[in-house]
Parts: sequence; C-alpha cells; structure tokens
Amino acid sequence: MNVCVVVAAAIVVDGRLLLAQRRRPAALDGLWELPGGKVEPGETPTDALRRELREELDIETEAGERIGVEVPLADGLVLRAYLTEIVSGIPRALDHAAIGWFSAAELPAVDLVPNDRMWLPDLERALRAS
Ligand code: 523
Repeated sequence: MNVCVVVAAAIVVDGRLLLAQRRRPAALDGLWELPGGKVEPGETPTDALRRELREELDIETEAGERIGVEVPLADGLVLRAYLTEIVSGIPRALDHAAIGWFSAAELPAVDLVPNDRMWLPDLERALRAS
C-alpha cells in the first residue's frame, strides 16, 4: 500500500509562528494548525507544500529542514512538518477561518489540532532559537 503524505509548514517570522484556524471537518472546526495538505500524485512533498501555501495563504515559499516527528494518521496517511520560509507575499486566510502569529510563550495555550500538538516542544524550541 502507498503511504500518502500530508505536509505542513512551520513558518517563523520575528519570533512568531504562523498558525491557521481550520473550518472543517466539524471535529477540527476552530482548531489551529500548521497550514498544509495532502501530497497529490506526481508531486514531491515540498512541491505540495509550495502549492498548498499558495492556494491557502497566497504566499510563495521555500521548504527547508524537517521539524518534529512524522505523525501517523488514519487511512495510511502520515503527517510531516517542514521549517518553511516566505519568499514573497503577505499571508492571508483564503481557505481558513483566520491566521495568527504566536510566540513560544503563547503557543501552549493555543487550541492546536491534536496531531500538531506532537510538535509543540520542537516548535517552542525553534521559536526560542529564532
Ligand atoms: N492535518 C493535521 N495537521 C495539519 C494538516 C495540514 C493536516 O492533522 N497541520 C490532517 C487533517 C486531515 C489530513 O491531515 O485529517 C489532511 O489534511 P487537509 O484536510 O488539510 O488536507 P487537504 O486540504 O489536502 O485535504 P482535502 O480537503 O481532502 O483536499
């Protein structure tokens, strides 16, 4: 069976992490996530991340190093995060309910989607090092 990858971006600017608030599915409505989505056939994971961030946030980006563990999801999907730089554009929520920027101190109190909580220590470390 093919393992399908879901990619997500950790974008840090001026000591704050960009998070996006989901609208769907109902179980995740209102929760915050690292933006991203499923890798489509024929795409590399970093191609997919670039496409998703263009579609969802109207920004051009470049994926760098992986951050955090790979999280197994239902249906043979795995979720993986990349430290990502904005190359051009100002992010705006085209698909999400909102976007926000969060410091290391604010992050633990944010209502993250459960999968992304796995990355909390890595994200706090990246923010503190930035
Ligand atoms: N997650 C998740 N965290 C996270 C992302 C980007 C995705 O837990 N940071 C989960 C949510 C879904 C699955 O991964 O269960 C697919 O993500 P989704 O719905 O954002 O991917 P899309 O937008 O490619 O999916 P479609 O709406 O089906 O096109």
